[in-house]
Amino acid sequence: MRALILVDVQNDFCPGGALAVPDGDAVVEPINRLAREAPFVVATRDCHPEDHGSFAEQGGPWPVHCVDGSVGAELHPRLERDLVDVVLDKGQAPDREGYSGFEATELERLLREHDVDTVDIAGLALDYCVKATALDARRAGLNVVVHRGATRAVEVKPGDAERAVDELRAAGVEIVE
Ligand code: VGL
Ligand code: ZN
Repeated sequence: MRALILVDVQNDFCPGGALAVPDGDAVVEPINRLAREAPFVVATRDCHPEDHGSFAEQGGPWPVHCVDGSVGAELHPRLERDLVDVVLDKGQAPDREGYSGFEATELERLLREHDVDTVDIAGLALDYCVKATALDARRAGLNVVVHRGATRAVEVKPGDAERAVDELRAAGVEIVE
């Protein structure tokens, strides 16, 4: 079976959010279309404690974002929640990045339980959590398709999105628009 993994489609990664990805909310409509066709949909949420190690005040690279229980950590309001079968929170350990939806979560077990052999992936951000999740899915032995038009990148450095796509292709990930 095939599963759709929606990575971190959360308020803080959309315009107006604490770690806004340029044009981040543009992924919502294409994601709703993908979700309508998908037999099984998992949405991950970046969900950090207040003192997460990735925050600048702890010496990390990012502004405070997606704090557990905050509005910023909620899924985007236009994401059609009825289409999401399971929501998985990640990034809860204060001392670990938690970029990948497979890191310290039930995701791999859940996919195996549902006999998933192929995952479609979309969401935010292409050059961080989408990339890390897709690479871990490959490591778990899954076929992986990233829907590029339903992702946006942070691009801390210009070219990060293209480099992420190259890295994904090299790992055997199929990239489709
Ligand atoms: C993400 C930076 C920090 C992401 C999460 O969802 O791509 N990026 N935390
Ligand atoms: Zn984060």
